[in-house]
Amino acid sequence: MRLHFHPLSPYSRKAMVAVRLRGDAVELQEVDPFSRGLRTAEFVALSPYGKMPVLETSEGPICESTSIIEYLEEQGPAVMLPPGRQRLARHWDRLADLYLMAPMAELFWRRDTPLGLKAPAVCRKTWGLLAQQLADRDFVCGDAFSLGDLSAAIASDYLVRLGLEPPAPVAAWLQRCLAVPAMAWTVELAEGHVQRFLKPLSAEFLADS
Ligand SMILES: N[C@@H](CCC(=O)N[C@@H](CS)C(=O)NCC(=O)O)C(=O)O
Repeated sequence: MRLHFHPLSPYSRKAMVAVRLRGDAVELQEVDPFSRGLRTAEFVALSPYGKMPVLETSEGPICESTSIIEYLEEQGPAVMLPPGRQRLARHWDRLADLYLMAPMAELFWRRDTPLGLKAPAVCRKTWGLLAQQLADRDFVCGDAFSLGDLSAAIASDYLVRLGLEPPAPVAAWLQRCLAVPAMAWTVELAEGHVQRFLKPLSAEFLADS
């Protein structure tokens, strides 16, 4: 199997963390989104919307970060979807993709749009729900890192670097997530690109949002 990814891409990081945690035999193929690497005929044949990540498998290419993880989990073992907690893990993956990752991307690349202006409030609401979820546990699904934490942790890592301040339980959970070796690995791989592209939000922007 071959995973097409870029280290800065948060959705790529979801797939990379899962691959590393699961120990799958997957070759990593870096794509260069800044020189039209996502627009080549070869790439679009794998990923019809021209987005990463995409996983090449013996059954054909699979796009969408969560679908990639679900495909790998189907092959076993269950690592990212803890038995008995699959619905909860998927629910938090969806919430985080919609209400942390998407607004984070808006803040990262286009902050002065109507969606960007609303993004901090959306993220704070999701962090509030996450703080409640974490009231009696270390991770979203219990005492181990899972798909339920993955998207939220990657988005929160970027949001904190952009200048948003999570509630204390979320800040403590984020440190636990970042200490998971597979997460720490992707933070390290992303670092040079983060330094180059991430522009912290101004105090004025944060105060108004
Ligand atoms: N829902 C998709 C989102 C994938 C996505 O938006 N990837 C971004 C990078 S993080 C991308 O490839 N953007 C390039 C583009 O939209 O042109 C997933 O979960 O994989």
